[in-house]
Amino acid sequence: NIIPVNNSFHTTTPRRFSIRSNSFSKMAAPKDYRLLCLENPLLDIQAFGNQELLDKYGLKANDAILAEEKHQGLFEDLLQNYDAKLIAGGAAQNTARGAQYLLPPNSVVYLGGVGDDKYAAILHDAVKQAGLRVEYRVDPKINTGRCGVVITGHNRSMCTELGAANHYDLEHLKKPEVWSLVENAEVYYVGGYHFTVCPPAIMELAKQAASGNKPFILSLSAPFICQFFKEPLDASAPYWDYVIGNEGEAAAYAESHGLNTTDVKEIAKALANLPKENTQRKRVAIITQGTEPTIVAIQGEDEVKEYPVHSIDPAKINDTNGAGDAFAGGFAAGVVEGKSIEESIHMGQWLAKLSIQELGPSYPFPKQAY
Ligand code: 26A
Repeated sequence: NIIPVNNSFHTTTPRRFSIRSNSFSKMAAPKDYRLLCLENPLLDIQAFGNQELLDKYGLKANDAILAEEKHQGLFEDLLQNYDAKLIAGGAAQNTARGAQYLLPPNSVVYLGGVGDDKYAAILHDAVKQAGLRVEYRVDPKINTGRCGVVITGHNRSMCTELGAANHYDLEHLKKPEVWSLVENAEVYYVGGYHFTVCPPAIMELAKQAASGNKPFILSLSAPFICQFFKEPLDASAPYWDYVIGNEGEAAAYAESHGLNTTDVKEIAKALANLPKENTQRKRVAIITQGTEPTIVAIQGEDEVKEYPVHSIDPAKINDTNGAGDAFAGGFAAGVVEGKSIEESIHMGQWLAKLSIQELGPSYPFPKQAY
């Protein structure tokens, strides 16, 4: 197990020391790996670009897509001509690193598929620094997935070649050493991008959550998931205890599901009130909107709440790649710790603010205390 070097509250508090009783408690220590995350580990090849580069590859300024034939040259182009940086990415892996940033050591484990190459080594370094445990399915014959990220202003265009991430499978999830982590976990977080890879693995986690009355958090991840992976997305919907998206994903969901509204609050309400498997928990739908307030709808409740984001001097923003993942990480950490929705949103916004000041989907080290 990896112990991250930092000065945060959690790591300076001995694990079995109870603050309330001011003594060593006889109660069991908090369990390890309470949060389990699943998705696609990727290496981000990120550069500051321009309209000409976007046009060359037919990319929109703010988008996330799967690479096609015409995008093949993008990665080399970014590296050769745009001084691209290699940064650990993969949306839910960013979220998992983020949640671990806020939680006590050994709180988060992440599953996904990688190759056995220099890119996987960079991912290993990043998760080690974050103190995140990973259980990768390693495919020695296939490259680790890559995501070309073109930053223009406050926009980011992402073009992903999934590589080994596309080969994650149920067999890996069901390996005894992995499945025991699944059973042990208390909260599950799945990045919706994984609907392009292994929906059966998502369903396994979803059912595991519902049967144990444990929270299952799903991120909508990108408009194209709502549009083109509607069937597996909808099959998982009854299991969502928390669904997180941004305004673009909300709009794509509404359009592809015939909701006949573009009002973000109405869309959040519709998401919150979809049929639900585990009726012991009310579903919560959370829609982020960049610098605009975060919207929260709760199943069965009329009022939709708004939470303003934490203000930041625009000069301090490095790039917004990974801001949404960081928000989800902070929020998930709040859910793990049993915090209120308001506090969990606050934790998400706090972490997003830290992340946008870093290059790519990263967090500052040494750690800042929440
Ligand atoms: C299947 N796709 C397209 C993807 C991704 C992805 N993560 C998983 N699957 N496309 C982009 N990303 C990641 O999103 C992060 C920013 O939110 C990028 O790797 C980037 O780190």
